[in-house]
Amino acid sequence: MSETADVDALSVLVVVPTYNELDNIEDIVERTLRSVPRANVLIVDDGSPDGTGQLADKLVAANDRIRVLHRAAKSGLGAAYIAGFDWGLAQGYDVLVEMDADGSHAPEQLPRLLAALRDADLVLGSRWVRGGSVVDWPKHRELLSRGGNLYTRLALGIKLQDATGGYRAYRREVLEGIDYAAVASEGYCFQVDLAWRAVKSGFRVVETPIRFVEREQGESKMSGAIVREAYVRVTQWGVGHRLEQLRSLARGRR
Ligand SMILES: Nc1nc2c(ncn2[C@@H]2O[C@H](COP(=O)(O)OP(=O)(O)OP(=O)(O)O)[C@@H](O)[C@H]2O)c(=O)[nH]1
Ligand SMILES: [Mg+2]
Repeated sequence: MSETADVDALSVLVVVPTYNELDNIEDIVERTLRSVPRANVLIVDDGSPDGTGQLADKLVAANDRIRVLHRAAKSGLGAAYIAGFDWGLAQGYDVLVEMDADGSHAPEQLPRLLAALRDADLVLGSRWVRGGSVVDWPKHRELLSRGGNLYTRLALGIKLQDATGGYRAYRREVLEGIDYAAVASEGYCFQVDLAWRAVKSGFRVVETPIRFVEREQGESKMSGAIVREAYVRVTQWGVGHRLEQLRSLARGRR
C-alpha cells in the first residue's frame, strides 16, 4: 500500500520494552546499534525494581542513538509498545520495530526483517515458516505457540503462521492506519490484535523466518492469564468477523 522506495533510506526506531532486564538490556541495545547502523533504540521501562531503568539512563547518557521512556509502574507489554509507538511516530520515524530485551530476538536478524519491508508494510519475524526455528524451547512452549497460531488461523481465517510473535517491523503508515492506541490486549493477544488489524485494513503483511532463542537471563512474564486472554479474544474476534461476513452476505442477497 505504501511507497516501496528504497528501504535502506527509511529511518528506524527499535522499541524495546523492559521489565527487570538488567542482565540483558545493555547487550541487546549494543548489538542492535551495531547490526543496523541507521537505527535508534527506545527503551520503554516500567519502573523495573532491579534497576533496568537506571542502567538505561546511563546508556542514554553515553550514546545519543539511545532513548528511554520511564513509566511509573508495570502496566504490560502492550501499553509499553503503545507509548513507544506514540513517541516514535511523533519523532517522525519511518519504521518502528518491536523487539524483546531478553535475547530471544537476535538483533543480527533485524537487517533481514527490514529488507523484507521492500515488498511489505508489516514484516513479522516468524518461527513457524520454512527456515524459522526455536532454540532451547521446552516442548510445552512450542506446542502452546503452534496450537495458538493454528487456532488463530482457524478462528480469524488468516494465513499467518506466526501471528503471536513479537519481533516485527512496521512501516509508520500501518500504525497510523490501525488505531493501535485502542488495543487493550496484552501479551500474545496484543501481537495478534495488531497483525489482524493490519490484515483487515489491507496492508501487506509478510512473514520472514527468524531463529528464536529461549531467554537465558531473567524471568519470563508469561502466564496462564495471558494465554487465556488470547483464546477468549481471538474467539470473540473470529465470531464477530464471521457474523459480519454473514451480515454482508445477507445484505447482498436483499
Ligand atoms: N515495559 C514493560 N516491558 C515488559 C512488561 N512485561 C514484559 N515486558 C518485556 O517484554 C519483553 C517480552 O517479555 P517476556 O517476559 O520475555 O515474555 P515472553 O517472551 O512472552 O516470555 P518468554 O518466552 O518466557 O521469555 C521483555 O523484554 C520484557 O522485559 C511490562 O509490563 N512492561
Ligand atoms: Mg521472552
